[in-house]
Amino acid sequence: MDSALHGRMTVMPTHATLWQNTHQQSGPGPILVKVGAGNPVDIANDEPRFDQALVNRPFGDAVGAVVADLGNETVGMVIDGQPVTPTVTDVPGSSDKLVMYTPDPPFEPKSTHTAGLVYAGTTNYWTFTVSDYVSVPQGTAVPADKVDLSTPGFHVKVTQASAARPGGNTVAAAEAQLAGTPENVALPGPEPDGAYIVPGCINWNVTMNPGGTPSEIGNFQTLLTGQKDDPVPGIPGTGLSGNARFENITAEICAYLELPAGYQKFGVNGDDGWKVQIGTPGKTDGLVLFSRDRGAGARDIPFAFITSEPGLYPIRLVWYQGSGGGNLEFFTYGPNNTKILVNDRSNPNAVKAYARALPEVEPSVSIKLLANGKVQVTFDGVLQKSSSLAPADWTDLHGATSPYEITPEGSEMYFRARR
Ligand SMILES: [Ca+2]
Ligand SMILES: [Ca+2]
Repeated sequence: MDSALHGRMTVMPTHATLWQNTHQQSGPGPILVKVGAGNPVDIANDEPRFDQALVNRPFGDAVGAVVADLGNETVGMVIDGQPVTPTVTDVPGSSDKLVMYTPDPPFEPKSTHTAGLVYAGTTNYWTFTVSDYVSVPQGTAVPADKVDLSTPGFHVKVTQASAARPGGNTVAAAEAQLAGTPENVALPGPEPDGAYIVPGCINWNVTMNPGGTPSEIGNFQTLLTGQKDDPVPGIPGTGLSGNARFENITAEICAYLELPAGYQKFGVNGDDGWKVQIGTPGKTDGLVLFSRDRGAGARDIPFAFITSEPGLYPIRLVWYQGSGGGNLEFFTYGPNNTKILVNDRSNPNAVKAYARALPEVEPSVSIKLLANGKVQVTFDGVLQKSSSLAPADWTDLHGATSPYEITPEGSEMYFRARR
């Protein structure tokens, strides 16, 4: 069967005669149905005009198509020559069916596959290459007791230059600007480090800033989702006039994102470019999840990564705006690849963001002799014990929780705590 399938790929039929495979998945978004006559045979899920090599690749967690006029007939599916079992569901508002297969584990990054739909006595093929993605190492998530769960949102540092940054619209130039070159004129926020806490979502648009002519943009705007574009904090900076008020901006947006284990589907719609990585404020060397040097208008660019365990992941998004329009939306692809702003607390499917870690607690120890002859050790940090100080043999007391009780042994016993 395998060789027969591949043999037929060279005469790949684009349509069956009886039923029509109206839309083969070729992009990362929802599998769409185009209604009406004159539709192109190959309909992409994202704007095909823009950099198809980068953007127009499906996520690796699902592959499918929309089939018209299926009625009560059956449809089969093959992936790389092997029969698989798809789910078949109704497409709302039409008589079409969504035929979807969910590979487990997801397809490998940048891997190329051939999918086939079997119906009407024929098999209809298409090939696709999965988008690139990375796996985040185990242990990257921060324990919940280290994160300030009472402060939802993002820790945002904004910098603005009075003239174009050297290096232009690149991530490297944006990092240099965050580090102080060229000089920052943006208005500092109320946090001790000059940052702002943005408690809601990132749905920025420089036309909403003071002096701008509001013109909403992107997936999330008042008329589309009821989510009004927000101004960029701290903009315009001091001493600026004209277009310079809304230009030469770089922002560092950090949060701890509450993620499950698995295949994480994110997207940014922005103008001009951005980088997303594992990181905290000022930490520039963490694993890069997506990076793009870009001087261009608002576009969706999806990216994905794998988490091996649920947890709170420190995420650092660096966004830069050169000249002209400037916007930023930070979202995930939820059920059926619906776009959802990160930290939209009105949406149960939104990924929650927390703006900061809890302050580090200094390690401490106090020791008390109890009436029953035991010793009670109250501590913060990781408790360590030694039977001598000359020489010391400090060892962690794994699993010890405060207050910790122990029966004295030997002639000496010492305790201390470390971070
Ligand atoms: Ca928007
Ligand atoms: Ca721009």
